[in-house]
Amino acid sequence: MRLKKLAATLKKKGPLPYLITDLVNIRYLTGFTGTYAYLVVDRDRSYFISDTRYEEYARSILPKSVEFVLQKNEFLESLKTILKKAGIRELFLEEHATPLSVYRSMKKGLRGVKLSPGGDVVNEIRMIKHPDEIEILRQAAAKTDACVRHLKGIIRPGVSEWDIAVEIEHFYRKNGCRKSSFDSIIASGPGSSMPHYATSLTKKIMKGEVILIDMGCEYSGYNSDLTRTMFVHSIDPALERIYRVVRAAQEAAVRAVRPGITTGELDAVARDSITGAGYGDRFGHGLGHGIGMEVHEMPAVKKGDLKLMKNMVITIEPGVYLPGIGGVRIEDMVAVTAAGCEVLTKSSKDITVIG
Ligand SMILES: [Mn+2]
Repeated sequence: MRLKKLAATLKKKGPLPYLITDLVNIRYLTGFTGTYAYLVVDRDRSYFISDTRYEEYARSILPKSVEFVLQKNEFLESLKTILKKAGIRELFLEEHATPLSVYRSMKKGLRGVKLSPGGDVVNEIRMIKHPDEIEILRQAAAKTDACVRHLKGIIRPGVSEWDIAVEIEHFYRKNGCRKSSFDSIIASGPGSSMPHYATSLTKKIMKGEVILIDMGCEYSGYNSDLTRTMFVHSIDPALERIYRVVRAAQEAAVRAVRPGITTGELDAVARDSITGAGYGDRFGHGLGHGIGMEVHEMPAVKKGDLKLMKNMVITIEPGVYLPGIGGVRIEDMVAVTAAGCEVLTKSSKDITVIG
């Protein structure tokens, strides 16, 4: 059980008692999928605070070592009761997930309790996936590959970007996913030069345009993320050139993934390849990111010293963007293995002309 493992890990070195405020981390530790909860993790006993909306459900899933504390009024009152009962004089806080408002009210209301920064320990633990988690991510990636195949039969001149976004949402939900991981990016023509383009409700796809699709699903609590760039009817030579550049850089980075390489070294593999082709200033964003219970989680795959480890799952997504003309990005999800990586997304990266 993850909560026990966390407490055991923290017992040796780390912030205990630890107030977990990040709902994703609470889900990771307890399985709770509701929208309101706090968790105080302590050495031998933990405390789970929520309100009547989730009482029956939470009680049904929490292990014996976790006490359910019903919040009747203010969160602070429930927290006070716990701290008093457990004799807690110092409480560690999750640094990325403690709102200033919560911190201030604790500071004011919890006299005699020291509030200390507790880092982001659970997020760090979450970087290394259990084989069961990798299996779910593999399935989430497969759902997205199936969606890409489905879309190839739908994309044609005259179809709007929005039609495609709706089709993706429909496909995912029909195929056992709770929803899309994020608003799908469907960028056709010049819009594709903006890495985080907002899909248009009205823009229709036209002959000769490039179409960049960035999408993912939430399946069984885990996310997929994939980008493919395709061509409609015919190919602009400038875009065909950058497609080859991006593909070569993306594949070189995928080949370089292995335990021990730093995120900065991996980022440089793709960046140097793109720079060598003359487009270095047109690749502005980082190479990728960790993915799991959140679409974007640790580690950030960009300039930095963090070493990749076996069972991390990351995206590799270089892009080249030419303002006014269009852009190309290719993104896969990969799981770091003992010797290299397993590419979880399997959609073809060959130049694809449709419609
Ligand atoms: Mn991504």
